[in-house]
Amino acid sequence: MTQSSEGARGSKEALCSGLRAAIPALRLLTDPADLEHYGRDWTRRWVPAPLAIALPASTEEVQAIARWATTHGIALVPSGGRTGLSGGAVAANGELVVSFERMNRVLDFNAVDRTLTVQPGIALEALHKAAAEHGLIYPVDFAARGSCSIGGNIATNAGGIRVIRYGNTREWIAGLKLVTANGDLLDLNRGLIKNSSGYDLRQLVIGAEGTLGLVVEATLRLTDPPPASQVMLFAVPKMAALMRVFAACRSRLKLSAFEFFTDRALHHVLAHGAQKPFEEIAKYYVVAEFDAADESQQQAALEVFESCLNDGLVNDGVLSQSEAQAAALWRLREGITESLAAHKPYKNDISVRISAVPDFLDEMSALLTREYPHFDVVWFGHIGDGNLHINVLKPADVADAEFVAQCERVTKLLSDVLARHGGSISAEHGIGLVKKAYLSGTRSAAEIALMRAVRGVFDPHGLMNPGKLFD
Ligand code: 2HG
Ligand code: ZN
Repeated sequence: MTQSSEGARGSKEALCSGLRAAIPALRLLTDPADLEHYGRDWTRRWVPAPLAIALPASTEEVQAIARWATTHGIALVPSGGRTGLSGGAVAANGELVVSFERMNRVLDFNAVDRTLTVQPGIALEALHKAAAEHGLIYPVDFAARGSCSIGGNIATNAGGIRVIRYGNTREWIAGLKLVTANGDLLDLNRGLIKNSSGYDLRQLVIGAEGTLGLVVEATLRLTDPPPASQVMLFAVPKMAALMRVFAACRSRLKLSAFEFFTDRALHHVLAHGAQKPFEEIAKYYVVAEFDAADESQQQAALEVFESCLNDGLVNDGVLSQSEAQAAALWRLREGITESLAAHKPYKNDISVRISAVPDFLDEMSALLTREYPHFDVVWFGHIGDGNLHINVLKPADVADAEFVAQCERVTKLLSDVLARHGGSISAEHGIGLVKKAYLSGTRSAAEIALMRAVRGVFDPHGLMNPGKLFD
């Protein structure tokens, strides 16, 4: 061991014992296996190297951590389920990870306000169950529901599969409690429906990726469960038909989801154990979920299918007849991310306005075909919201760094195309570490300067998830 690494270890140990002395009840992990586990998210691109992992059990402990961090100039990385795909929860530079794993309780249900107040570490699925116990729903939903936490959902303004009906996370947050870098506790919006009293700091915090402070409590709006639904899968022969199928569905059905994926996505999800939906393989597939409480709505769905068939927009289709069949159809879409994980995918998560999707798709597909002639490129996503996911799979014989460099070059070109179509380089996964180089394609220089200034006001010493979103 060199003298300098001994010195670094010594100072790490001194810092940790200082933290233990400052907050004696705080649970602190320093084992190498824990540092690795808590120091990364699903991106797997950075080598985790946090100082330690703090697992506070109360708001007071979080405030004490923030005060200690400010006194000692130690950066903090908030950590939930670490299912993020943009490196927002990565700790690779000696930061103190603040894991909300122990702050995962439901604190209150208010039947009159129809709100649930929770701690940030609660998993999305646990939240769904808690709402269901009161006959209500929290409608934001997506495949990582079992592992992701509401704190992470708030940090990225998570979207998911039902945005088309319910909107993103920010629509459902009635109030937030935030611990700032200096340890203050802010009670933002207090669950109010109407509050015309100046800047809405709650909304500023949603989507801020942990750069403005640590969310320690959230009050969530709940709503009535939707009527019974059915799921339809269509095989779509050409890209130009996708948005026409969407228009046909939207004109007759009450959609709660409209998702798509390509033949390449189907290939991987089938290889991962899903059931083949049709004999013939099509180029594109659409999964539509719609209200089907009575026969007239089911009849409308069949009529949509028939008219799309007659117009050559679809060449096959299946309508779920049971919950199990609906789940099997959903699995074809929701199982994609997991089925690709072993191929170390490079991910884009982009959006344009719905009206811009057809023209954007033409330009994007020409770009990807030209720039990735030898890579397996898998598209899928929430096309009914204008949000596409592109996963480029790493060939086994290409080195990690070389692969990422190639994908980054193409992402720059993609970001230029997005800028021309008025789109965003991140629809719902956040900027994190992965996309900060492309932020200027989505936000103007004046906007970024304002964001930088806002961040400086909340966090003058640059200790709140530094390096994420922008430097
Ligand atoms: C989804 O829509 C998630 O399934 C993950 O946002 C997307 O893996 C991805 O690129
Ligand atoms: Zn998504």
